[in-house]
Amino acid sequence: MRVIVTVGSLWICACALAAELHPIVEVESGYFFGATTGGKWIKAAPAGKSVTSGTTYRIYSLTEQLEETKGSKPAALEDVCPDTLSVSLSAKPKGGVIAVAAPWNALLRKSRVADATQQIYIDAVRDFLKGRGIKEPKVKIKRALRVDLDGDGEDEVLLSATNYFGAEDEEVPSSSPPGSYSVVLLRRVVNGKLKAQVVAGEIHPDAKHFDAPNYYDVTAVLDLDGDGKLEVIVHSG
Ligand SMILES: [Ca+2]
Ligand SMILES: [Ca+2]
Repeated sequence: MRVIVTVGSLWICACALAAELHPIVEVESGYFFGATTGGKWIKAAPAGKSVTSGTTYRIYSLTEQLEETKGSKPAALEDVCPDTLSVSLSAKPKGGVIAVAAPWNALLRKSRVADATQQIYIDAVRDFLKGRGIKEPKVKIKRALRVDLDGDGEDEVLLSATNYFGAEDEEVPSSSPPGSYSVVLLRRVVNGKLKAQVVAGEIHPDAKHFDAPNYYDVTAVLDLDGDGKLEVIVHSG
């Protein structure tokens, strides 16, 4: 499973460019992730040179394929960050999160929202946090998604859990309180046992001052490279 985080990059390959590129763009910000070609991943900088203006993208929400739209050539937003490339999309349908220019259906299998208050999920998050040094975790699961990531017929579960001990709609604080965290966990069967592993996130057993902690959540679950397995796209900020 490959994790894509919208801030920073986890691209593993800056391979030589082949003919057909399948660029990936975050709809809201226009952030250009990079592209895939023949199942390989190309970083934004080399991929951006080959993506042309007028490329047709399919737009996806977490659970739906929305309309198609055209995109501009990826360009640097100089005033923000010269290393970050951005694509201007001609339409941004409501709920759209990721745009992919590819002939395959990236929403191969849909995620289903599960009841996040289930004890098995709470226990899974608690055990995970204890294992990462939080002695008495205060578990707060924002969302549980069931989806078969690898296509073996068995559902995996993605748990988004965040607790910075603020009010429900409060922004993430500037300093991390002790025992705070924001994580996306993947719960799946490994060697016959259910295990929770971290997809992305941060855990703060001890207080940290002005460390600017982040919030992590799943924005989309899509097959971005066309190999039949779903990638998890995590937004952090
Ligand atoms: Ca599976
Ligand atoms: Ca894939």
